[in-house]
Amino acid sequence: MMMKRLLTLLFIGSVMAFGVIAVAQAESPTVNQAVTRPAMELQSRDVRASWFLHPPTIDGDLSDWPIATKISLTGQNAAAPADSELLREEDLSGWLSVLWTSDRVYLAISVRDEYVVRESRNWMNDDMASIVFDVDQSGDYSVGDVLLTLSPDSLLTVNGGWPAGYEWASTIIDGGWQGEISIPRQEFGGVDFLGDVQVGFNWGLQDNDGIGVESWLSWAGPEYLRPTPDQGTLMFTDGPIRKWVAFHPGVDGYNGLVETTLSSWQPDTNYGNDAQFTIYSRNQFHTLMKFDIPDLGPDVRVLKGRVHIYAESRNHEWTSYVRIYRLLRPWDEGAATWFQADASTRWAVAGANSVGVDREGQAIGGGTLDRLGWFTFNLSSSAVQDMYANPDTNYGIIFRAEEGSSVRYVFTSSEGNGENAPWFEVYAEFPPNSD
Ligand SMILES: [Ca+2]
Ligand SMILES: [Ca+2]
Ligand SMILES: [Ca+2]
Ligand SMILES: [Ca+2]
Repeated sequence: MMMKRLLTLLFIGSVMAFGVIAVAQAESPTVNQAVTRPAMELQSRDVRASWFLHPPTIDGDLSDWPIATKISLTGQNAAAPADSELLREEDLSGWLSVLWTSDRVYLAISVRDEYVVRESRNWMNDDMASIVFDVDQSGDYSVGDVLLTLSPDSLLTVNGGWPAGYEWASTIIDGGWQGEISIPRQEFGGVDFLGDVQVGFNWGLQDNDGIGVESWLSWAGPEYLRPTPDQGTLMFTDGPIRKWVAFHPGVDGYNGLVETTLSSWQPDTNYGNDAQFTIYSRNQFHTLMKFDIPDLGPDVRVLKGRVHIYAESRNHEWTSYVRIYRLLRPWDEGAATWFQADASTRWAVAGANSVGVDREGQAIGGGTLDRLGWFTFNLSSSAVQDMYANPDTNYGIIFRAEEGSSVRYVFTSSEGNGENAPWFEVYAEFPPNSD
């Protein structure tokens, strides 16, 4: 056991990215030395972490934490070492809480320790908390597992190295120390947390009161710095609901989608009330479209969106390439033409073509027109999120066929056959129990 632990220390020391120098003669616990222990009392080592919309602030102050499950660790309930029940709670004990948001996992750690010591060149020799996520539940260390150590002086290590994308803070308090850590969700292998994902889990505490590491506690299993077959489990539960929400003109009272064609052939004609709209390549006809995204309720996040249009005819069986840009100024469906944005305002450049004034220069979507029927265009997530968050500056989009053969595609408009009218949908995240 001691050898294994030493090897773990050496392993972690050897992969340190930079900073602290690994010390080969890492001090081992002199008290509470792990020995073979008979079957321990059964306690629940299967814990849950709930999803929260509003995460705590990572500042080392735990008062902003919701009343979440505290996973307590004392000499009495520790899985190891064998004689840990001799430890007084004020000498070494603590609790840990876990919660998650859609982007990150959050940890709070509170430690009771009479003498907070953080003085060695190697943090491994001082007061420290460890958290072990056995992401693949192999019961052993694998690439992709997440082994954290947090020290009272706000030193965090991740798999023995420097953290990337983490936030963390520790503070020393009366009778001990505490800390908070925020972990990017990608650290958990990109798994989709929405499906009640479970990982292997353990945590531990280590105590130096001035003469080296003199005691430690492991919550589940014989070791606290790496996965073991005897570790516990942690399940991420109560996640949000994600679903597509569709908006069809004229359906369920939705009346927020308008479109019109800009024709360079008839630059003074408005087509806002036509039953069709046209995209004609080599920049001959463009289409403007605007869709209001209704408020989906409190605490709902829009993640992405897409628009669907139906091609009912074309003048050649040729291919056209469409790019979609955000518009930057208001326009009037009933008055907009190749020259005019509305009855009294001209485009800065005809065809709504002044980048930075009439439209953006960076496409937020696009695709190929090569047949008749339905086409779906995914729009950039950030653009859709911004349209939802700032409806006052959602001026809609322009479809431009800039290249390809000179071919005209004609689509059903919102004034045309309702079944084939353009529609859009957003993929949104709703808090649990909001259904
Ligand atoms: Ca805080
Ligand atoms: Ca593993
Ligand atoms: Ca201490
Ligand atoms: Ca129209």
